[in-house]
Amino acid sequence: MADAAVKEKTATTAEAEQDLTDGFHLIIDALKLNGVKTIYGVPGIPITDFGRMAQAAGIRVFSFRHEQSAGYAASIAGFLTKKPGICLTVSAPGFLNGLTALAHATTNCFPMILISGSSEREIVDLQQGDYEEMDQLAIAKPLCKAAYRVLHAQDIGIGVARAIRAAVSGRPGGVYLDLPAKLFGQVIDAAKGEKSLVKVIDAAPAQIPAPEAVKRALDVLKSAKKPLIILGKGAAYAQADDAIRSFVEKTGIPFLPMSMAKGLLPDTHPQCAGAARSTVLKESDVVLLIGARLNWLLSHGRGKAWGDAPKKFIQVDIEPKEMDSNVEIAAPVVGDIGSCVSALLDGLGAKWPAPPADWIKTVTEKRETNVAKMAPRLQNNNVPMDYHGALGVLRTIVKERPDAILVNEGANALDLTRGIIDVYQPRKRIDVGTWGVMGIGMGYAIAAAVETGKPVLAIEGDSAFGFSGMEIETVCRYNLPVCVVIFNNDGIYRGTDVNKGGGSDPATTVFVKGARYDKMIEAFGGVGVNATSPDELKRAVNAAMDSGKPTLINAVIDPAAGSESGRIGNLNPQSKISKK
Ligand SMILES: Cc1ncc(C[n+]2csc(CCOP(=O)(O)OP(=O)(O)O)c2C)c(N)n1
Ligand SMILES: [Mg+2]
Repeated sequence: MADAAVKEKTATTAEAEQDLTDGFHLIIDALKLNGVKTIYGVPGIPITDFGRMAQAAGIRVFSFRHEQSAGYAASIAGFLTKKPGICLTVSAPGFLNGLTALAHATTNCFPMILISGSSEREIVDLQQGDYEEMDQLAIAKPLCKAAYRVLHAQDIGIGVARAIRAAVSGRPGGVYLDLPAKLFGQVIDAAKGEKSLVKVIDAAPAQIPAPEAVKRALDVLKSAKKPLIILGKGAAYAQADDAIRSFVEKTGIPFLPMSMAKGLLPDTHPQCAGAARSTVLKESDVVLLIGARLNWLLSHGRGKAWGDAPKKFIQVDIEPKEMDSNVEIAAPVVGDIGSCVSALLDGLGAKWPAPPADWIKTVTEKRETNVAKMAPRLQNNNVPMDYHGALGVLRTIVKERPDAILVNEGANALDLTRGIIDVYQPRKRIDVGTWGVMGIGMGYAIAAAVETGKPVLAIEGDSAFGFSGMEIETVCRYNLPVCVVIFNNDGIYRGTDVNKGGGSDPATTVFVKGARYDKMIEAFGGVGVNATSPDELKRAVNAAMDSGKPTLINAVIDPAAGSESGRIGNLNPQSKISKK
């Protein structure tokens, strides 16, 4: 071919290409149009190039070592930002690995979208044995709020928009978006493609509570002799921090924060009843729940923990079905937390009566007694460390660095940290959530560092850490300011259990004695420290928080220090026969 002809042909091809777009680019454009800045995932067929292109287009794409951690990262990104966190997985096994996190997001009411590549529909539906064959849409459906599949490039805009709106509107949750391999390469006219994109306007519309509902709630609250406010993680999610604080302070009512609502008002606030939990649950007569559900974490609102005295519940929640789920709700207030609390605040007026003084006195005295009882235990310098000695120093570090995000999982390592470490700012404590699930640790730590730019302190049981431990390579690779403290007590709950069958197998709950988790991070260029005393622990954590370098501290805890299942040993079924 003559030179000119070659040139002309190249020009025509380039021109034609300029006028075309494809599935890859439309998905990226749709996500960017809707403000998506981060994706958490694991590459592979059919989404490897998609990840590369998204990165090239300016989205931060975090590659994990396992999809479950990427999914947990996306779920907590949703909680922290009120925008859906995005997890990206390959077909069948990658999808299934991500699915636990999607279900977790739904259970915890975190907005998240699991985007998964999938294999060829024609082959999957005829069950002809495609590469990574699975009917992913059908499997995802019961575990999430909504599930969609996009088959045509021109529908990508609508598909992404629906996924976003479903994830964040009403009660937030997990959404599945199925993108078959063929879709990525589908080519359409660029102008048509651009027109097909949808920017989601007002993705989570305010849901204003009915004025009668607000009045009813305030009437019930006013009638209380022993009122209590319980703040749940829904209240933390709402980012209505000022309104919630004003409401609590204007009413003067003692408040009890659920685990991830700690810090909405500081745990050291004079109205905080965290250290008098059992007293306020038993003795209160009117309980106002704000973004907290009466599930197992609150003993379903009945039984021994709640005492015999009659109680009235007021519940603020965006989901009408939540009302009366466990006990009668005397005053349901349905709407988004921000709108509901603002309406309640307006309704208080100028002359809201303070709660009866004897109730405040009861709560304050109980709280002070419990805090005083705990204080000396937190100052012990025992070697090997117990949980209290180790947590005593970590508690001070968190007090000095209130903007750091605390990630926490384990059994004793969870329950004792929750009880001992005060939190001072909203959304600074993220943990195992509604399921009490192990494995959120490194995914949460990574997303918390990425989404907030703040330093992260992860306090992990040695078992809990193991579920996502390989992600410390991810922490090092992205050079994130994450300090992981492993409470290493040689096992699950305790490292002292013995195999009752004899023989050489270890007991089911114990791990390698004296394991050195700190060595793991050194393999990836991070800082590893073995800390055997509270002083060493304090020095190592402070150095990590000052430097911002990825750090893993193996905190050696007395293997006999913990108790079975931490604070929830009562949930274990008992055999009447084997106990002789
Ligand atoms: C996904 C999942 N698997 C298993 C469990 C059961 N479980 C509850 S706590 C726990 C580990 C507790 O040990 P560790 O993290 O070392 O904390 P410790 O009590 O020893 O401080 C396990 C395995 C769970 N909650 N979630
Ligand atoms: Mg342990």
